[in-house]
Amino acid sequence: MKNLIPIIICIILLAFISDTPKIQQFSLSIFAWSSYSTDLNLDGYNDIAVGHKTAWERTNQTVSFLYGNGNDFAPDTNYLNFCGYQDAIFAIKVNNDAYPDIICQHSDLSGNMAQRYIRVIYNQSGVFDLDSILDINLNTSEIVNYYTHGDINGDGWQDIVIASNNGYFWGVLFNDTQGSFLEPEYHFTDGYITMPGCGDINNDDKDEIFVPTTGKTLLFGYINGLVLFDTISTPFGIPFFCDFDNDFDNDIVCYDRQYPLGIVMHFYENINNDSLFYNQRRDIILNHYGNQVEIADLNNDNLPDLILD
Ligand SMILES: [Ca+2]
Ligand SMILES: [Ca+2]
Ligand SMILES: [Ca+2]
Ligand SMILES: [Ca+2]
Repeated sequence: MKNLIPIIICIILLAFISDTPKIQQFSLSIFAWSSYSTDLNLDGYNDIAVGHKTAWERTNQTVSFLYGNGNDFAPDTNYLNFCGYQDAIFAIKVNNDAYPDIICQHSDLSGNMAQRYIRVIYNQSGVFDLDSILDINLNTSEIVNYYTHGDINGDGWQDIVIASNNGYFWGVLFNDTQGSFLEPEYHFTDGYITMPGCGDINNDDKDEIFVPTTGKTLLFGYINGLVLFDTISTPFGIPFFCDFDNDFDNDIVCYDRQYPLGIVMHFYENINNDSLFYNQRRDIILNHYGNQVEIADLNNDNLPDLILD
């Protein structure tokens, strides 16, 4: 059920715009694991890319598509199949055409050691196929659980941030501005890593990287290279960047799971683009473990709302 939720959410969001709220549900192929909504074919209507879990030599769908027409979504009969667990599929512009390209994962288990890759599936004027891909070798056999994106070095191109929970490392694949990415240098931590987040906190047009690890969160920024800006030892977790106090700077809403409380939301207020203020009394305890939390402005009042499943 977890994996149908983002699909339903995307369609509720669109429905608010039309003033006729409705929920549409679609049956997806097996092991749907993540989704991302943007206008893939640049026809003015948002579409949805779905990432599935595909084990080695399995033939199930790995990346599938639903195309929107403003009123409805039509599941596309074309899909891509390759080995990879798509925990967090997304689309960003990788090369210099206007079309967003898909970022996902690929694993090659044909040898003695698993080879892990970030796979770029180039958008060919709204068409995706395996003849136009790029695999960036992650040079590890560890499972890379998390990947997200931000413009870390402020050159206008989105970079990819990856992290391995069990491998205790994270790294950045910088866009080389030529339609490809550089292989990552890894930074090792002394604890398990959960989902990193990227957002511009100090208003320098470069996204900082928050790396939550066991017991502390590392805050990295970019000054001629990645620099440790701060270590946060107060409760953190999976971060979202939004202006929750409506003062035109990015604040952080994050959450972790605390037994026996369930999901606990933490709020870090951005003070003058210089420091993050955390007040534990603002924590919200949801008494629910849930699968997934999302932040989005559901009712178009410029204030972020919380979606929980
Ligand atoms: Ca479209
Ligand atoms: Ca960049
Ligand atoms: Ca910044
Ligand atoms: Ca703010």
